[in-house]
Amino acid sequence: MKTNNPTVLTWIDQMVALTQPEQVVWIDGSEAEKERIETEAIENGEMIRLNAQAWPGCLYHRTAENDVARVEGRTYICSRKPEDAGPTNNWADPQEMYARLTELYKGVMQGKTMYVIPYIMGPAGSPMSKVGIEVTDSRYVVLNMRIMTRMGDIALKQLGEHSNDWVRGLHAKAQVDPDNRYICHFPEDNTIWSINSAYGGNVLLGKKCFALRIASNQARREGWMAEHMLILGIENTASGETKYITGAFPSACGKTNLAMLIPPAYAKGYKVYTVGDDIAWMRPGKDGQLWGINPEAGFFGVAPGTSMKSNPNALLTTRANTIFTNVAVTDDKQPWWEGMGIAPPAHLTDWLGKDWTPAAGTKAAHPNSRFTAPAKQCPAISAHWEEPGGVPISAILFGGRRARTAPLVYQSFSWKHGVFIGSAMASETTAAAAGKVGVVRRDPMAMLPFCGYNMGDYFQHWLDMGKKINKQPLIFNVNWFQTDEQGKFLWPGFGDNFRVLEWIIKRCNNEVGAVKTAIGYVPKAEDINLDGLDLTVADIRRLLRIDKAVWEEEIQGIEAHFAKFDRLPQELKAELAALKQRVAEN
Ligand code: GTP
Ligand code: SPV
Ligand code: MN
Repeated sequence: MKTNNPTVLTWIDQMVALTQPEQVVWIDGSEAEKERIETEAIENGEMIRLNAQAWPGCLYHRTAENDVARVEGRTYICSRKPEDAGPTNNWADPQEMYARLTELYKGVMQGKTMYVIPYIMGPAGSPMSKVGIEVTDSRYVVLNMRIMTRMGDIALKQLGEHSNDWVRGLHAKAQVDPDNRYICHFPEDNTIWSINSAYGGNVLLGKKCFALRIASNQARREGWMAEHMLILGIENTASGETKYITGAFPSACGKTNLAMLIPPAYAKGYKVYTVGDDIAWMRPGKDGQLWGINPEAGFFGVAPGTSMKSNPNALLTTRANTIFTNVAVTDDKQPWWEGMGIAPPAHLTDWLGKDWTPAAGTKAAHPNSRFTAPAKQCPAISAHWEEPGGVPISAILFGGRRARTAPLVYQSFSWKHGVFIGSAMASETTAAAAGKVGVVRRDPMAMLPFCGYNMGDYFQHWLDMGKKINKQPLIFNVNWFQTDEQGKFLWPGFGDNFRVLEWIIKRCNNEVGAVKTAIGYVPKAEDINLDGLDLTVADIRRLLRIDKAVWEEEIQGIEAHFAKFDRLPQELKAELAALKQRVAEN
């Protein structure tokens, strides 16, 4: 099916004139088309078919060595006014950026095929969903978008013959030249131009580019929220009630793992269901609650560390119809990565395509190697994950990697205080973005790389949204990553994080008390269930400890962070002052 929508046809004509492909292929989303494109990608060496017995329908791809993560330094918000991009984004003038990139895109698809991918972010037919169209020269992108979105004819049908409400995405892998790599967003035109990369977050334009950077602009204008959040449901099987929780943790800080966790043995009366693992679109419902959908249809998850012990649901999701990127491959064509729970084989082909043995002393899989897997294959997928109106949210978690400072969990005093906690969030950097790993940086609401407008305005939007929601979700901060002097994790994490979720659910139900501290409400150590765990109440006390000197230092860090914003809401300044006072008095 091709569309007659004139806004689409005009734009495609322009993109064809600019990039001059040899042919244009409209993606319909069919099974036959998938097989054809897979075969072509395998024939030209772009993809490798994995062991069909053990990993049916799975494919493998290696990116260029210089193209393994998001590139925040080359990611731009091109609003007309620089102050609308704000102090945390790279800004470029839209006219200048269009002109510069036009030179790079001219004739870039000569001799190649342009694929036109219509796609929906969100369930088909949902009033919360939005349509995008991505044109690309990459079969890898087509095959990934097929998993990550609802794409093809279904999207053209949803868009209709007249609507101009869709996001334009132009991607060219081009020469994968890092010096001419650009990931540019034009929020005033609902347009994304990406060139010289073939890595996930830079090129699957429905994901971070649309569903967060462009959508955060739309959300602000239209009164909803586009967030870097997982969504999970916890069912109390005795009462039959399910509570939904979202969590914003920075890249590679545990969203996928939390979204799919399996509760420890003691918690027989609970079941955890996955709604989404990376992005949430949320809006206030008529009933006064906040309702959220997962706009994606698949998981683009971190492979290293994923094992039958840490996250069986993720591993089981990837056993078929999955694309693996930059992991290692065994001699019988099975994917392998560090922390998979399988001893390193005597020989592997590593993510660079080189021979690898355990003596190599290098990682066989890239630390940011990923799987792209259909969400519907997840054993824990929620029966409500495609509910057009979403699921009602009872609690919001913020969190990150903090070796010290942040206790295992604490609850904000109010929505406003919760927004402050999110705005001051910090985490140690990971391999998900190019740059140094392990450096503490402020990453408000885990949106530092993804907020498509002035972050001061974004904080204000959060405060305003609180006023539009009658039944505000409770806001918590969690930290699974405290370490001892030897750098060993103090908390077991993964499935055992349920022990903290249980306390959070009980807080939502008014079933458990808490200790009021300078930074928020903290559990009584004995209220965290330790059944089956090798930890004592004293260990929990240590994990919940709030150290005055450390928090005085933290406040200085927050002050320096806030000083960067010229549009910082007064309410957040007041929250910081109040925190300072409470810590001083403690
Ligand atoms: P993005 O897809 O980049 O947004 O990441 P994410 O937030 O979904 O992170 P993910 O769940 O994929 O986890 C990233 C890494 O953190 C993996 O190597 C996990 O094994 C590890 N991890 C996740 N949860 C925990 C935890 O509770 N404790 C510890 N120690 N590590 C964890
Ligand atoms: C992240 O980096 O937060 C991811 C992977 O989820 S990417 O799609 O590359 O952004
Ligand atoms: Mn992410």
